[in-house]
Amino acid sequence: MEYDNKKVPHAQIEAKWQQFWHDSKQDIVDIAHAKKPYFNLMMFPYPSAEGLHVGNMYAFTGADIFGRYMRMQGFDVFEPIGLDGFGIHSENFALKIGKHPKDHARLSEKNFYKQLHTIGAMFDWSRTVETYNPNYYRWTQWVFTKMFEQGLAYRGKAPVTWCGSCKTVLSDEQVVDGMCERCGNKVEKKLMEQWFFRITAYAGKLLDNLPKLKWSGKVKVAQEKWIGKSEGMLIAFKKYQDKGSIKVFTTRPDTLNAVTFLATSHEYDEGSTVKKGEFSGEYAVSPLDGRKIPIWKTNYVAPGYGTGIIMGVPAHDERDMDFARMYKLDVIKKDPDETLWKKIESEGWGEKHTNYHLRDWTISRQRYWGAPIPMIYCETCAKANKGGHNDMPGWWAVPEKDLPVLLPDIEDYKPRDDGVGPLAKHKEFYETTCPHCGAPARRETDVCDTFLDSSWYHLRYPSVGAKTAQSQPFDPEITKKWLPVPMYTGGAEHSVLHLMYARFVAMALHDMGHIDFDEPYTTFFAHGLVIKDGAKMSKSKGNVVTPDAYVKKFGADALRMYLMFMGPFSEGGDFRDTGMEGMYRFLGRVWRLVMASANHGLVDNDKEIHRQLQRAIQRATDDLPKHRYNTTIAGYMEFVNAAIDAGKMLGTDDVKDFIKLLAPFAPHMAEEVWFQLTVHGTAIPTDYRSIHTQPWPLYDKSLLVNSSIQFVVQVNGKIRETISVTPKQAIDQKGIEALAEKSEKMKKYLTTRPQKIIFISGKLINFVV
Ligand code: ANZ
Ligand code: ZN
Repeated sequence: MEYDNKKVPHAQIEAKWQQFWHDSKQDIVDIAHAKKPYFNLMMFPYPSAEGLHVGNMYAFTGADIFGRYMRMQGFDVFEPIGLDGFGIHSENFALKIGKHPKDHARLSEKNFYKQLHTIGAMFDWSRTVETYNPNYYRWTQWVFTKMFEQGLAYRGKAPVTWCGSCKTVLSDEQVVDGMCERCGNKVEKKLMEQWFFRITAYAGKLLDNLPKLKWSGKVKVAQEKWIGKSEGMLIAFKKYQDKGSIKVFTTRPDTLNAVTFLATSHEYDEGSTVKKGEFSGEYAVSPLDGRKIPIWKTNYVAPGYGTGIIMGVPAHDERDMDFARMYKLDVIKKDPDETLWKKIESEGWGEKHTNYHLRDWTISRQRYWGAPIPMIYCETCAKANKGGHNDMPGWWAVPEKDLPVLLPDIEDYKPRDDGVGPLAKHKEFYETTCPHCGAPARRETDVCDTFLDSSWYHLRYPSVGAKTAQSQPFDPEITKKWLPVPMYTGGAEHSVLHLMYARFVAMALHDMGHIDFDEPYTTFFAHGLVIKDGAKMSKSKGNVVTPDAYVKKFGADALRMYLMFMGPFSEGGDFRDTGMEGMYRFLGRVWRLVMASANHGLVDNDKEIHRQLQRAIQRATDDLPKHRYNTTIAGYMEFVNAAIDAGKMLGTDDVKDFIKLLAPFAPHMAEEVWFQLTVHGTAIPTDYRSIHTQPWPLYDKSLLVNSSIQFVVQVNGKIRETISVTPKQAIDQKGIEALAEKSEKMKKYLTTRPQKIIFISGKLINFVV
């Protein structure tokens, strides 16, 4: 290929190298034999119909740079990709455009993968995972059955959150400020029978493990808040009229002396600002002083929290005060008494108790596009009080040999208003026989929440394609070798959704003995958001920029670099066309600089440029692994500008090192330059060693210690001299003044005492005379 050396021939080199990487299986890691396995995972994307926007590319690029860097550090990096295409999000879109979700999925998968190819990430395309693939959801269903066997999946009637627009229940985590996370509709409460996962059984562990995780701080804080540990006491109040007692949960046992009523939960209304209630006709007795205490029914006590009954202390609790005022209940003004904690315990009135605000995970969806819940209900067994779990007569998990329960191909897949899913209209689906007694039985017709699909996918990835993949969800040997995930990159918006569920599922599988770790992601790095015109880039804001046109016009490398240069990767940045053009021009300069050397034959390193390069290497080696990509790139820019200003050709060895620094960011261009430097001729030899498998360059420390700064000396704002100083000297004003005064050139300017001296530390001194 002959290139125009003035401009980066990005379209040509992208096509050429993507093809080569694919053909040479460069990014396919040897899962079984890898010596230094490193699982570089980025959050499972759910493709929106419009395909990827620049915000999605941002996340993938940042994660890919890290993966490429680790590979150059000698790791066998596994960087998988796939898609989470089941679920309400995908289904809603299919409904909107009037397509069958299955057909829509097929199409969007194709587009999505095509788009993903353009950014030149080192994805292992031989091991993709799609959640709607029966080979995958078979094992999602397996996870469900395991949960059931352990008593961690149960059916229960509970007030659940219902989205009238999506026509399904949602989990607490999927409700944001009272709105459905998926469609933005206002949600309502309904009392319904649903499947739940007992995530609350792990509330303590989910909290206690947090300190040992290397996760972005804000995500840990969000999880901690969501779990909501609350330490208090359970206190028993004897009933006044009859035997028995009533237990309340309180965080303020020290206010027991000021209790004036008990309140039970009645027509609980989370959003209501008006407290309502009625007297139950019953009384309890205060264990402390034998006072008679009325029991009220109120709408402000949550049925699912604590014991669902509270002790009302108007003097110290605003909510209770509101209620007491409204119904003219007594108020006792007594100071809290800290010793009561001890007294309650020693007198046997109550005991210490810890509560969590975390609720169980509502897992069933009354929708079509998901993995059918693999459960069967048998009336005959129910009557005989038999079932797969003691607490649930009649219910059996589908045996492993019968998985997957295939999602049938139906035409009436639209969600219904009557609280049951579309599958409930299909006899041929739900009619089955009991796996236990063989009697006619009925399949569950709800499907799994899509967050179940993404709660364990990291376990599947390395095992895809293994001999055991047909018979096991994940290969035990492979899993031992590759997991837990040492680096996970994704959005902080999933702090209490996906990240919490994935942790819970790992804990449960660990306790069942399926895996030997209980945290799936050792490190989690939360990236920032791409802002466009002042708002987060998203479809709903209508400010989406698709990457395709930018890739075409400026090249994938320029887009990758620009995205990473917009701001710290942890913070995100403002996407601007002018910035994009600037990066394009920068890469053009780099191209001309390095190609000049590449085309020249062997060139010796220039001493000063070589020294500057050591600084750039040092900076990149410090900053890149910390995801500080913007400062890494800034270091490259300084180096390139210095080299161009010096007007010299880069030495051949320096070009090689610099190109290695650039490789994770601009993989195509770096590969082409490397090729030009290391290969004679235009054909890629069979034994070609890609730049992406070269070791990351080391820097020469000795050259950094002695590094000098060209300190500018001005007189009345005009440069009259530059003096070479050490970094330490450069920040010392008195020392610089002395050096400047000693300079031969400066003598004629400093004949009189300067009126003023302006000193810019590390850079410049200006004598005003
Ligand atoms: C007496 C009291 C006095 C309380 C006082 C608070 C302040 P957290 O931190 O959220 O756990 N409570 C208990 N169960 C409740 C329920 N199901 N619905 C609504 N409120 C409930 O708060 C626990 C406190 O919230 C408990 O302590 C109880 O009121 C109330 F000066 O008991 B407290
Ligand atoms: Zn049966």
